[in-house]
Amino acid sequence: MSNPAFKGWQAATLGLGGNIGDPVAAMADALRRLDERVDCRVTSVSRLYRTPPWGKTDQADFYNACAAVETLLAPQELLAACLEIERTMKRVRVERWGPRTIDIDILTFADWTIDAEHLKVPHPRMTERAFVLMPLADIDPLLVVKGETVAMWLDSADRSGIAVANENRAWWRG
Ligand code: A4P
Ligand code: MG
Repeated sequence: MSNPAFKGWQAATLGLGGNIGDPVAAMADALRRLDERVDCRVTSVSRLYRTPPWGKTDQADFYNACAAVETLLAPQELLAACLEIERTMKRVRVERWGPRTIDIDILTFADWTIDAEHLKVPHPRMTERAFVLMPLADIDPLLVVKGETVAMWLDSADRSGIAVANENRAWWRG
């Protein structure tokens, strides 16, 4: 364990998204890979959403979802595991906020605030993005992020154009 203060299973939330190739298959595969690890279990997954692109808008719609995990990994190790899965899915990183096969963000890690060069938790832009907040509210609307609940943040977010693509929260199980 890289963090000496760190003990036992911790709850974290992840945001997943993608808009090229078969993003739904890639997200499902990513969640199964995490769940297969002995040091990580997926405890809850949101419905699947189809969302208009945020930031760089001249690109295809995204699919987005969130997951709750429990993990023995330290935050940096969880990030490394997610980046390794992204690499395996052959994500093409061309431009910021541009098209991607899969992007996995750590949204929250226990109630920790992390401000490291390569890891910011809570994810800095999550509280303004309905494509994160809607799926996260499926999992835990009362989760407190930056002093407010997910439900409160969602109230003030712009949900226009976001649609549920799959109601079945077992969509990721192969
Ligand atoms: N990094 C820092 N903090 C974190 C964190 N909490 N979780 C670092 C994950 N990574 C974190 O990421 C660059 C680096 O961020 C990582 O290597 C890690 O060290 P990246 O994924 O290559 O960069 P990016 O994703 O292109 O930029 P950014 O700003 O992270 O983009 P976002 O915020 O992930 O947004 N529209 C819709 N509808 N749906 C989407 O899913 N996604 C994006 C990307 C834009 N528009 C979208 C969507
Ligand atoms: Mg990212």
